[in-house]
Amino acid sequence: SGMLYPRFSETRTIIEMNGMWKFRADMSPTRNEGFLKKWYTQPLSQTGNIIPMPVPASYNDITQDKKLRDFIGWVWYETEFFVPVEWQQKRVVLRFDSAHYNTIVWVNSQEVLRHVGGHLPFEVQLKSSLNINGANRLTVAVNNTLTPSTLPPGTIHYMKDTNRYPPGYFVQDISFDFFNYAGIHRSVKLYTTPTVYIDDITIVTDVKGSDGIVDYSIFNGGPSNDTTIEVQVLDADGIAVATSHKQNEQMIIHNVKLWWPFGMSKKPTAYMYTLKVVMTSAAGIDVYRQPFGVRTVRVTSTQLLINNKPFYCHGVPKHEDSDIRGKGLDYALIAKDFNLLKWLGATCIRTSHYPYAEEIMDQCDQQGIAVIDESPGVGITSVANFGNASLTHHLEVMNEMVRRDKNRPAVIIWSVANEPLVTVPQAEHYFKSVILHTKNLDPTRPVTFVAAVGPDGDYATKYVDILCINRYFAWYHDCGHTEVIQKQVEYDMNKWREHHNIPIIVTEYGADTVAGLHQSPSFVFTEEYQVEFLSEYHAAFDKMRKKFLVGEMVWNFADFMTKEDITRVVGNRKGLFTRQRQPKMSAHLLKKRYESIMNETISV
Ligand code: E9O
Repeated sequence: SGMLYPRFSETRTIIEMNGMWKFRADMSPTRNEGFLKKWYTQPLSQTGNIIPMPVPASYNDITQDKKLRDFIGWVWYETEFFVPVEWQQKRVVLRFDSAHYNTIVWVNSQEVLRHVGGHLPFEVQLKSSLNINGANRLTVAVNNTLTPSTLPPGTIHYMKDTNRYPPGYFVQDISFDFFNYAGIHRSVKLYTTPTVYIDDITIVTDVKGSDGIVDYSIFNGGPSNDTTIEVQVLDADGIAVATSHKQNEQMIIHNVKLWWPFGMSKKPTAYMYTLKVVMTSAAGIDVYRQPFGVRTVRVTSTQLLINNKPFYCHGVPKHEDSDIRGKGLDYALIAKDFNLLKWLGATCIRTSHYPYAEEIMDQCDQQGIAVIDESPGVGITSVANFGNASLTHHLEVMNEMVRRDKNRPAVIIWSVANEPLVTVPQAEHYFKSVILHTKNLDPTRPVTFVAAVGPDGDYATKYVDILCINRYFAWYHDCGHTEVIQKQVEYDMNKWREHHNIPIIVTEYGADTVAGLHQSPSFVFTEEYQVEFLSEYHAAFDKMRKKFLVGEMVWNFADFMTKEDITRVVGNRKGLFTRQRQPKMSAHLLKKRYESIMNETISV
C-alpha cells in the first residue's frame, strides 16, 4: 500500500497530535518491566513516575538527567484523543511521520501497529480499537537499540569484568558519527479518508521539445474497485492544463514550465504542478492533490544533466540536528536552514545519513534545492552487517524510501549507503542487490552509495551510476599539511576516472573548526585553517569542474552532535555554520564561491 503524505482536502481531515505527551523510560534492571507488567494496559501515570515530553522531539536533551540522555532501551509515551462524531463513517488512520528506532503502538490497550526503523513514516487504519464515545488512550513504546542488522547498525557490548563494571553493564557501539537521538521525531497525525480512497499515486515525467510528458498511475484502497476517476494537472495558478479519466495515463502539458534547481535559471526555477485526483465510489468522493515537477535527470560519462543541461551540484550535506530538540522536527529551524542555504548559494543538499522529514523535502521541491536522497545505511563497517537479515531490511528500507519520495522533482539521486565497508568480497553481493533493487523500484534516477575508500580493492563501486566520494586529505591523514591537498585531490580523482567512466561528486571534504578559535599562521581547529583547507580543495576542483567533476559539497552545513569521543569537542565541528546557525569565516568563503560558480553556470 501507499504512504501518501496526509493532506487536507474537501474529503480528508487531519488532526495533529503534537504537543506535550506523558513519558517514562524503562530503566528497570531487566530493561523490560514495561512489557512484563504490560504498561500499555493502564494509564502510564499508574505505572510509576512520568514526566512531560514534547512530541515531536528527541527525548535525549530535554531533561537534566544524563541517564536519560544516554539511555538505551524502551521509552514509553502516552497521550489521549477523541474521535469527532462526524468521523464515524470514515476511514481513520493513525500516522507517525517517524520514530526512532523500533516502535510499538497501542490504542486502548490493543496493539495496532509495529514499525522497525527511524526516519520513515508508518501508519495504520484504526478500527475496533477505537472508542467513539469518550477518550482514547494512545500508548507508544520506542526502542533505540541498534543491532548488526538495523540501519544504521550498532552492537550492544556487555562489560563482563565485574571488578571494573557493575553487573549487567553494557554500552552500545556505533560506527557512525552522529548522536543516536531517539524518540518520536516527527509529527503524529490522525486523518480521515472515505472508506474507498486514493491509496497511492506514482508520477514519472519526461520532456519532449516544449511538451511535458506526465505518466501517472493511481492505486485504489478499500473494498470497492467500482470507482470513477477524474484527473487534472493544475499549473501553479491552479489552472487545469491537462485532464483525464483513467487510472493510468500519459498526459501531455504543452508549453511546459520545467522544474529547475536553484542556480540553473534566472527565473524562479522550481516550477511545481499539482495532480488533482478525484475518485468517486459508492463510499463517496475522495480528493487528493499530489505536487510534482516536470524534469529529467541523466548521467553521461562526464556530466549530470537536468533537463538535458549540465548541472553542477554545489552545496552541503546536512543533518537533522539542533540544540534541545535533537532530531525533532522544528519548522523554525527548517525555515532558517533554507534561508541559510539560499544565502550560501547552495544548489544541492545530501540527506546525510538518513531520509529527512517530508516537510524538509517539500522545501527542496519548492525552493529548487536538488537532493541526493540517502538511506540510513551508514556505519555498515563490518561483515556482521552483510547477513541476510541486514540485506532484507535494507531492501525494505529502500522500498519505504522510494515509495515516500518517488514523486519529488528535487530528488535527483538515490544514495543507498554512506562509507560502507567495500573491501571484502561480501560487499559485492550486498551492494549489487541493494543498488539493483533500487534501480528496479525507480528506473528514472541514478543510484549510488557514497564511498570513503577505493577505487583500489573495492568490490562495490562498479554498480553505481555516479561516483560520490568523501575526501579528507590534510585532515584524517597528512593532518595540517594543506600544501599537499591539491596534489592528492588530483591524483585521487584521476585514479577514480581510470577505473570508472562516470562523473564524480565530492560529497564530503572538511575540517573540524571551533568557531571563534583563531591563529595565524593557521593551525588545525582554527577558522583560518578551515578557510585555507577548503581553498586548496577549491583550486583543485576548478581544474576538474569542466571535465568530470559535477559537484562539491563541504562537510558539513552546520556543527552537529556526536557521541562522546576524544576526537569530538562537544560534537563534530566541521560546519560552515555553528550548531546555532551562525556563520564561521568559511561560510563567507563558500558564499563567494557558490555565487560566482552560479553566475558562470546559469544556463536557462
Ligand atoms: C562521514 C561523516 O558522517 N564521513 C566522515 C565525517 C567526519 O567528519 C563524518 O562526520 O569524520 C569522515 C570519514 C573519514 C574517513 C577517514 C578515512 C581515514 C583514512 C586514514
